[in-house]
Amino acid sequence: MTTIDATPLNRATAATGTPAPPRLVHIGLGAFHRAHQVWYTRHAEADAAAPQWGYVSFSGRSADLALTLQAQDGLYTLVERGPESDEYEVIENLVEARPGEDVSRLWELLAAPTTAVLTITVTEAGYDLGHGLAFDPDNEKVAAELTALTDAYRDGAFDTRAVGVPATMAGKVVVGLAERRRTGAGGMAVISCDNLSANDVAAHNAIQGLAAAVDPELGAWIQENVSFVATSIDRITPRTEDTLLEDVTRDTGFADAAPVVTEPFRSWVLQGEFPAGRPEWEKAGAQFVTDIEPFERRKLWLLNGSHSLMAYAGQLRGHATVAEAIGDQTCRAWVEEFWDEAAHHLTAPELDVPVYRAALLERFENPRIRHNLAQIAVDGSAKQQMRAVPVLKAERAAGRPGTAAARSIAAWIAYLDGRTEIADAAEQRVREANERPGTERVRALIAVLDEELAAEQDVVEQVDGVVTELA
Ligand code: CS2
Repeated sequence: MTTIDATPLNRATAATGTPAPPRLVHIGLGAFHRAHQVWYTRHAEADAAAPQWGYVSFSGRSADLALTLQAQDGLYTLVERGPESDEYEVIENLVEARPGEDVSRLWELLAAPTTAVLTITVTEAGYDLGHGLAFDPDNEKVAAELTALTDAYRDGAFDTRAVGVPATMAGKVVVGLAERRRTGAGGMAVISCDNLSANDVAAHNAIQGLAAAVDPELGAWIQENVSFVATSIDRITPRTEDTLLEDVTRDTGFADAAPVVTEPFRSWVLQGEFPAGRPEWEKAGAQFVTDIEPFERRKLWLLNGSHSLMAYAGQLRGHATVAEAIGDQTCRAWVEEFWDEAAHHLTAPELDVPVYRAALLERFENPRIRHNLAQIAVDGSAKQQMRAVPVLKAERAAGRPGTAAARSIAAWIAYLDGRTEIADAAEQRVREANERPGTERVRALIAVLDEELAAEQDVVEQVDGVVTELA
């Protein structure tokens, strides 16, 4: 609850300077975006009093957060929650918060030569891709989008009024990029900030693939002019709980209706081109590298991989948060064992895996970050494909059984057992597999993650055995 004399938060009350010009666009306005990309942009400004890089960010399904932030002129308090204390900062580089349906503003911005970068956080499932991250015209959503877009495409351009609001992220971006081509605004960069391996390929295939299916010339223009940047992004940002609003009001005097709590740690590694320029994110600690793959794997396998393991095994053992799970000696041993297996394949010296692991333990142990395992457990089918599966496959290729990676897959399967509510973007597939009896259920669920593994009888037996132990 807000105290009566708290000051509303906006650009007048917080006495911020002139808002930065809008040059960055984001799809997927949420807590992580505000704790990560907007934070980096804020801290990259050479002159804090005259910021140059404003973000216009569009929400996903719900418009609520955008409307709340609009009332605050885009301002929000970022609470950096360390193991002992909090640090507060009002972030001012979000200059417009927009509901996702406001596609006319999105398209206007993507068509503007001043817009240099589009960042995206729509979750692993938001790219609607097929196996191997391929553009999948047979996917129902993609097929419907393709028909809708093709119907509204005439003489090399979209009739934007006829398009309506595209149902997919890729659909929205394709129309915007077609507008950019039409206005001659030149190239720009697109950065997927989702936890996918090869997220540049994912964004490229979803967006360029759809554009080329509408019109090969539009596809060719995107290929030539739009760069897809690969990134590894990291900052643990749990969902905002109501008590945070009270903390912020008490400690800052501002009634902020949309604060964000995050850990002090952050990391951003990027690889790619920026044809229309970019903020100097390196000033805020971002690393620009020429080969991102090792960094991407280190983060996905060690951090996200152990997160998913704890999400399922930890909840089965009665825990609700990451800090609780890592404090349980059994879970911790499983995490360490999973890290040992992953580490066999993370050998580049610059990765410094022992230091990274030690830091991860400290981050997970932070008792003041309430990171719910139930939140991490969502969308397990897409997540485990990129977390436990590659480690298991790499271990098997090296002639080892991959016991800990198989345990993580088994934990997901044991967690799903008997569940009627399945929080997964591939809900139907998971449900169908989950309704099979006995070992067939195990095999079918492994097949949702990876057909090749499901065809290996020893893997099915190995996982099945652990499912029984965990249940
Ligand atoms: C988590 C991530 O929910 C999840 O799947 O593993 O959101 C994780 O907290 C972030 O990637 C940390 O950077």
